[in-house]
Amino acid sequence: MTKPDSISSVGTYDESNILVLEGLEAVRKRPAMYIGSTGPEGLHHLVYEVVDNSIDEASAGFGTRIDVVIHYDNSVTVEDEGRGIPVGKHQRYPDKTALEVVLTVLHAGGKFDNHSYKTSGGLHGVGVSVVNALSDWLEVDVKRDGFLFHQRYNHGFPEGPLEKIRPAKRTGTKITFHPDPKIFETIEFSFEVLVVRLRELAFLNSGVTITLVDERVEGKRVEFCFRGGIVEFVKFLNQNKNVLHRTPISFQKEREIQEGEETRMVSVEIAMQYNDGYQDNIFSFANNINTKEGGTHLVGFRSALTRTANDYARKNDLLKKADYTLTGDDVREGLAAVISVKLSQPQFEGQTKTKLGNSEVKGLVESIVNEGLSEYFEENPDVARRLIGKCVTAAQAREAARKARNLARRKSAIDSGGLPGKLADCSEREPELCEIFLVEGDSAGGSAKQGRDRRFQAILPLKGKIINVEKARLDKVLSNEEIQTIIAALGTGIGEDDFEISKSRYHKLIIMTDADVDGAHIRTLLLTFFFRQMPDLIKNGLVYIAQPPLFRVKKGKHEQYLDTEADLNSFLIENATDGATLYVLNSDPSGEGEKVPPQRFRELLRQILQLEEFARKMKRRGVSFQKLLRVREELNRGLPLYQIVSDAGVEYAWSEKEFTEIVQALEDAGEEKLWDIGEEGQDKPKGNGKKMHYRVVEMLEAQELEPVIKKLEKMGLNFLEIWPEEDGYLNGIAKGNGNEKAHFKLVYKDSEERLTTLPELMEAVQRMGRRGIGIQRYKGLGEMNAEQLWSTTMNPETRTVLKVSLEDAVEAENIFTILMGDQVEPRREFIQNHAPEVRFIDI
Ligand code: 0RA
Repeated sequence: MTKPDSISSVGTYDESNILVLEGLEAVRKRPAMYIGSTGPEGLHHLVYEVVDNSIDEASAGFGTRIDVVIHYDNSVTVEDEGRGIPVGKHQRYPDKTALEVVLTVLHAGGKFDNHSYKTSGGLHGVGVSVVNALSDWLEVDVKRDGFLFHQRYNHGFPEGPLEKIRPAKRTGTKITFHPDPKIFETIEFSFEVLVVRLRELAFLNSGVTITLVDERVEGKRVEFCFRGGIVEFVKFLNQNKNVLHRTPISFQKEREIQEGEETRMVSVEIAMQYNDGYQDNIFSFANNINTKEGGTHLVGFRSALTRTANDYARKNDLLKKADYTLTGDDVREGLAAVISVKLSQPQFEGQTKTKLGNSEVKGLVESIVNEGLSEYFEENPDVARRLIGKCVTAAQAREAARKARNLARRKSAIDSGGLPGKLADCSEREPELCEIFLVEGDSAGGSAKQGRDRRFQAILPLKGKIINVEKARLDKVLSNEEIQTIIAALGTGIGEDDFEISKSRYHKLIIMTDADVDGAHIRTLLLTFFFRQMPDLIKNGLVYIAQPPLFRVKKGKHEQYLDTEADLNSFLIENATDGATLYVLNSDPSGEGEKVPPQRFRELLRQILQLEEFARKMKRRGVSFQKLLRVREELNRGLPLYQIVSDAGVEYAWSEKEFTEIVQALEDAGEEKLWDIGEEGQDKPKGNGKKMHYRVVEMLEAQELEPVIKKLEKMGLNFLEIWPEEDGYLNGIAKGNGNEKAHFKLVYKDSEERLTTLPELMEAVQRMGRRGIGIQRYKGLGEMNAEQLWSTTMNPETRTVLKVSLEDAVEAENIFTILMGDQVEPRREFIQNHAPEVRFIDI
């Protein structure tokens, strides 16, 4: 048997063990060398590394499905239908299985041949052993050679020998790893970040189905499969835009490259489609790696595009003046495109190793696009005229923009000290200490000017709505007066060429608008402007959103501002318990009952909110809280932590150990886990008729509720009687039939109420809490005077501000387009679906 510290499953100490020890050690010592960083990017890289291997299998024709799951404890499972990592003895290291070599020896991927486009170089393709080295534990299941094999690793070393578990017909690999929290700054995986990459991979590898499930949040799940490949990718990029031609233009070619003795294959795929907007959105990939820094394939594409467009324009006399040429910017206006090349021996360069360096690729892409695009133009003259027409207009606008920019520059220079007259600047000159408030409306601007700390806070009032930069071309944007004022006040310049973040006169830009629809619109307009024209401001975290309070509550002379709905709830609880007394009626529903001390009463109300939240959550997962409570009573073991539903019936587990045992038994009986969380109220998992399935509902939160329930029982209350039956339960409010036995008496001033259930009690308390106080949902900034504005929203000591961040260019682009673009329907849909959350904003 293996000792815990032994380094191989067999235990002999030979050359290969030294290699393993040194290799894993090196990775753990310098993780950034292998995965880029130990921050969130490096963390997510672990998932990509495993998935890349699964994709390789699928590309080689083995399997079409890849399932990724983020578990409750931030471990991640990647499961594929590939050939399975080989489990036989390894040729070079005869005392180890090939599986162990793949998982413990650096660069032992085992599949290096020139025929596959296996990613190498860059940060990808470092090998699963790196993931293993950086995980405190990792489990691998391989189905191969007719059996299911299992092995568990600890900090990169096998905990025991490879075990043969049971016969298995199909093949595949399932790897579950838990990133080592001692190595990573955070091990919290982001669903959104993984979605972007997995969707990208599904586009780039057409026909492969990739799913992602987030078990930390109920019902969070996506599935991607795109038969159309990158053509669908381009359609996705343009999904809420008005396109200039229905079908994307696409080319696909494979070429041989002769290099001395060797012939290597390079494949090129390109898809492109124009929209009527003014931004370009071009993505390039090499061997599935997003080449964010571009490279030879992108250069080849760009130059072919410019050349073909100019050729066609000249030939068909679409350029009015002879000396006129279309620039690269002109021909890319409104273009969404995806370039994907695959080649063996790619060279990745640049700071983040995401720039393709292979020089032979440039000419190849260039000739494919030249050929393909001129052919397309010849065959589709209508589309060609429309597209080139747009490029010509862009060229004209560019000229107009240059004039407008000069004008804007001159204008800001004429004003006093180059600063706009409306700006109330601060006295401090060190940008790091300075902040500027962009304030909606002159009246709020006035209050802000009076209320601010003029030493470091500048105020710029904005009149009405600023121009919608998504819909307008640069020349129009730049000639807008409000925009000019903002540019002049910031001092950074604008656009790709002129913008310089180091010139920013402030290190915090705080957008301060009313909490109504107009305010939201102006805020989005400003964000769109910064996103489009000064993205570095957002990337560097200089843009913030002020959070004026949501409510003003008044009680007698006392006035108070509250920031959130939750704060209002607490306030109402405080207020009600101030004048109210709670009695618990035990055996005698019509009697006086026992008085609950005020402190305990308040605590109880908070606990009811917690219980209601849990019950709502469980209901959405198809589990009734009442039922859980009955299980709790019957078995006298507290609330269970897991519910497992299978053909065998409903089972519960109160510990991880029990849970594992139940699942093991089900799998042994041939049941497979169904990732899908079942539909509401559905007691049986939905299988496909052939296979048997089981389904799991996690309720680890129940642990925290157990003491709450115990406390209530100590007061002599039976929980089953004070929680409403399912049907009487609606949005947290009980609808009793009036005949239930009362458990509580609530006395408030001169009135008295008798209540049955906890939600009923909660409702009554909130009702009472509203008496005698004025609650005003707070809309305009103008409703506050200077002093109030300072203390609630501007004073750095007491305010809250939200930092605006750009997690994901594609997603943000989408939101802006939906919110700001021409099409009305997607906008309405988005607002209805996302009203309470704004995704691209982080706290
Ligand atoms: C080594 C050799 C072969 C496949 C793999 C490794 C492999 C690795 C991973 C990682 C995740 N999923 C995977 N699937 C396969 C080739 C096997 C053969 O030739 O049969």
